Amino acid sequence: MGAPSSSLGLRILCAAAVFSTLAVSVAGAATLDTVKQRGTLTCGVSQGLPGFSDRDAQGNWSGFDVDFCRALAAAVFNDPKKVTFVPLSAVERFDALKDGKIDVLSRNSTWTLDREAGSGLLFASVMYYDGQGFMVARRLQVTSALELDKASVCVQKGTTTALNLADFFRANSMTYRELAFDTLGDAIKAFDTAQCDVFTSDQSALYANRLGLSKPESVEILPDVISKEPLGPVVRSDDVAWFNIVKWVGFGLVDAEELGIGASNLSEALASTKPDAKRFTGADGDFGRKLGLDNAWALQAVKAVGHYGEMFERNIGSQSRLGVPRGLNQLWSQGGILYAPPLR
Ligand SMILES: N[C@@H](CCC(=O)N[C@@H](CS)C(=O)NCC(=O)O)C(=O)O
Repeated sequence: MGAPSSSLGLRILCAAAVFSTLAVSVAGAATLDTVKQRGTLTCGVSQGLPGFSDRDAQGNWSGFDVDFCRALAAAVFNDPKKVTFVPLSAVERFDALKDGKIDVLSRNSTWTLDREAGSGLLFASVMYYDGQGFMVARRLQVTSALELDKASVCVQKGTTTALNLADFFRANSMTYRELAFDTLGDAIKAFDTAQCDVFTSDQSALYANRLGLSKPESVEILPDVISKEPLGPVVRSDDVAWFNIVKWVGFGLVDAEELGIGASNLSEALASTKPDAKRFTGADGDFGRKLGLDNAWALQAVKAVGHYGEMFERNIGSQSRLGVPRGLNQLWSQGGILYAPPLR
């Protein structure tokens, strides 16, 4: 009795598996095909955050989040210029993705359960490990966030920042007066004109925003980090093939750094006989095709923006005005927590 019913069960399971594979590949074709037909990737970025996504007077975008989209466009088209950037506020970003206005969201967005479960969205990877901090006017003579009782705090709406702020003050039996703004520009202006004592955001954004203040030397970034803010690109959850492409472009940039393959030594990588370099360049294996891309997809991405470390240093690290240390965002083999699965 047991055997026939379990083999029937197996057959039903197999049928379900075949069906779900079909469903995935049909849905999975959609975003990549749409992007290819359109001839440009539509990428949601922030409205202006130096180091992450910033637009100059000529309308040229630059930054870490911007470069991620260029790497993705390079992996798809072998042309990093085939991106249309869509600036989005914190409040509107996830709806823009759900509504199909963008193909991917690359906008310092923190991966949380609430933003994924039941939301129709998926975070593809972590591209930057951040944490929330505080920037305070020096006139307050404060050296720790625990001395901020009764402070007035400027914050941007629609962020994890506002939620962590409430948690932190409640957990430490302190009170505060919140001034919440729709746009970063308004929040920073309020802080700069002393309408609030404190500005709070992801630490990376504190470094970025300090640059734009009228008197950057009159403020201090406190050492306290009150939350985990793993930031990464987001896609719709109904397209596993596209999710994999976005995820592996992120992993590919990290793997490239680990393999020592950067923008300046691509020809060496192409000439290399090392197995992992050959897989990376597409000389060996069929990894790109499995993603629906050219086998040289990873090389194309690195050619466009460099490997992870180059992208980091140029936009937010030592070669940038922000000067943010690599910290947690160093490779796992160098004391950080960046660890990408192997490209094989
Ligand atoms: N990582 C947090 C905060 C992200 C966020 O939007 N931060 C603001 C404050 S610095 C920002 O980047 N604003 C830029 C903009 O609105 O263009 C989140 O995902 O909620």
